[in-house]
Amino acid sequence: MRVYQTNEIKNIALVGSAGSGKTTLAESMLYEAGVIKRRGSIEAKNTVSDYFPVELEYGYSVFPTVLHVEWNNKKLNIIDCPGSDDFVGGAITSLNVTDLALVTINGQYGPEVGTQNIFRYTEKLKKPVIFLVNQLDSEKCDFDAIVASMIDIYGSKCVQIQYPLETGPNFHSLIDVLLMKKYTWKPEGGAPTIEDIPEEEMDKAMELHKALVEAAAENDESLMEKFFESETLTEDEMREGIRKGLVTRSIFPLFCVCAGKDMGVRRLMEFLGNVVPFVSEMPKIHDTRGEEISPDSNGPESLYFFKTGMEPHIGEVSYFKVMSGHVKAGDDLVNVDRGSRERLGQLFVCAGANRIPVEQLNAGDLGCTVKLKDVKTGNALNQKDLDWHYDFIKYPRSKYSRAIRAVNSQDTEKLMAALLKMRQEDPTWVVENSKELKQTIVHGQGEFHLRTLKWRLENNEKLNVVFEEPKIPYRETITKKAKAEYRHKKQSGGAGQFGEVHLIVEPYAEGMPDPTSYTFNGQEYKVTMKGKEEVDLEWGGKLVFINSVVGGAIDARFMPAILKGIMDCMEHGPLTGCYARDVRVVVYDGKMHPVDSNELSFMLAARHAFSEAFKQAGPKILEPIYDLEVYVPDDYLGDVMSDLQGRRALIMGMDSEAGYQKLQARIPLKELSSYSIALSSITGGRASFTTKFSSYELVPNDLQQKLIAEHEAETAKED
Ligand SMILES: Nc1nc2c(ncn2[C@@H]2O[C@H](COP(=O)(O)OP(=O)(O)O)[C@@H](O)[C@H]2O)c(=O)[nH]1
Ligand SMILES: [Mg+2]
Repeated sequence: MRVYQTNEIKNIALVGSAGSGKTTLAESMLYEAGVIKRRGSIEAKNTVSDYFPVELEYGYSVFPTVLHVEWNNKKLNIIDCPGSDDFVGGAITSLNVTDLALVTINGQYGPEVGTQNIFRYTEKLKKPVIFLVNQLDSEKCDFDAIVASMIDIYGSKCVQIQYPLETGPNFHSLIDVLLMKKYTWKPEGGAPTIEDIPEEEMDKAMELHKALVEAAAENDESLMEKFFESETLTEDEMREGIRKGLVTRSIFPLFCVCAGKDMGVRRLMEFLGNVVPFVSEMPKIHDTRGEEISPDSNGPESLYFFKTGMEPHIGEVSYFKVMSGHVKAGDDLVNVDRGSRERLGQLFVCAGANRIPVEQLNAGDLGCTVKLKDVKTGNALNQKDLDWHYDFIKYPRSKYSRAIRAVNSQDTEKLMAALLKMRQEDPTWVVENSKELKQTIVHGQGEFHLRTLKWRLENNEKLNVVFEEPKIPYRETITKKAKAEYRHKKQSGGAGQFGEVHLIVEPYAEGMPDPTSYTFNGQEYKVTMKGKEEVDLEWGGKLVFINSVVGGAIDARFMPAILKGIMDCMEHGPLTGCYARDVRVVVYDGKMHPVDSNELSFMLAARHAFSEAFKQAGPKILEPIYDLEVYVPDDYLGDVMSDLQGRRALIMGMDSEAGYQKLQARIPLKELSSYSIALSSITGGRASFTTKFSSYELVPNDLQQKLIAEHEAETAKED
């Protein structure tokens, strides 16, 4: 395998909505470059890129797959990314280590919610974008409508390089307005016949050509001058202009292919080879301290690991990008994120499941290795004494959660170890052992994401697991003030126990003034602020504790014990046993015994008094409410809205974006739990959503009664 120099390497991410044809395109690219002799297909389960058993079983990409081809003496590293929102983590990682996003668009649908989701990431990461309309041979393809909506969404930056002469099953030729040629394919695709543009297409082709020349010229002053003088540019000048426009994201060229029939792929690769910026032409990346890292193969050696995982038939494989320097087998490096040392074994370049040994990889290149001791996704391996860290990958919040349990309880430990390992492969997993809910909860990106987790646990780890509905972290609080007192007294042989506490509770709200007096049954209770403690509760909300005991009724030294007794109750609310929050308590009186009073007595007295007062203070159950944003194609808006109304959601607003609607709502967590599945089934997987915790709100009365009854039934069972 040849060793490529930094200025011969281009890194390209294949991204776009699920089903738009990325994996099929990758297959055609490998075929065109001579890496494979036959093109596989999704249907025949024999593509290079989808090679994990779980991908073959479900028929969609789950992991990003690293491939490479040589084209005109250059090396194109291609990462075929999963398209589904559920596996967006892999796409984000890949965008971070590549210099161009090739965004595929399904010719049947045009730009989809998934297209725009991934486009937003390219925007955040400032990556150049080329759009590629695929499936031009599909009956449903309306190319003019696709171009119109692309321009509607992405503006005049989206510049056509090609257009098809006909779409649908007869698709077999394109007009290319950069080269001003007509490309025609035989039914088996592959090498095109290249001819002059026919007379009847000349006007349209010329108009698009001019628009392209102008767009290319805009990115360079000398090109602009030349353009004003002669109204045209040479091919090389256009390429130069487009390359500059790509880097600054002022041009998004639009290409056409039919990946399934291998039409247009060779021309696309030519463009990628000639025009896409090299690693060395891209803006520099920075380490965590903001230091610029140059992709210099003579610089210090530093590798960034963007993907690690167990692979079929081989075990753990670790994929990296050479951020700086060059790497050889046998190099001794330090894992700066984990502090461990590693000696690199054999190095490979990647072609899906196949690995080809290579002697050396230079800055900018992508490769993989096996048998590292302790390297996880996101880690960096550096030469000794170099402390460059990278944390440029920001993953989205999780939006689908399930409680997970080993069917056989003896497997619990093994399950936890397996979950930890999976999280280290895919950082979009969050595994939470909830003490409060007494459940292990996995938070992921969607139902598919969790389904593949289960598949892998069952098939790779031989672990039988079940998913269950996660319990909801309800809270309790009070809605009015109340007063109670309790005397704890015990006389048993030797030393006795004595403590008496009188207290008032009331709902607490952030920013309310300190109390001065309370009135119960016409009697006034003046507050003397002797001490105040604001406890920020671990589970959210506050407890404010005021000592207003005068005349030495209770020694100040017993106050911590009283607070502890109250906190015990806050941890197990009297209605359903869940955490309580937002309560102010004023201890205003009590009694001591000169000999028998101790901390335990006051703690118990406070616990009883507080619990009693809480029950009289209009206790209520609160539930977590989330802000929800749904991106939904126009045609499904009505169905999505009515489904949301059935989920007790409050629609807060709606924005019309090109081709889809952005709905904002507030929704109880309980109703959100199955939302990923529901939305996907309503819209055929063409919508997406994000969520964020907002606040705790009172549950409706009927739900409160139901929760209390459930809790009572459960405690009766335990007793
Ligand atoms: N008609 C047609 N179907 C295609 C084309 N490219 C891909 N497909 C089909 O579209 C489906 C999704 O393709 P796939 O490559 O898995 O898409 P990905 O999710 O973007 O990787 C598969 O059934 C492919 O066979 C094409 O150019 N024309
Ligand atoms: Mg795919």
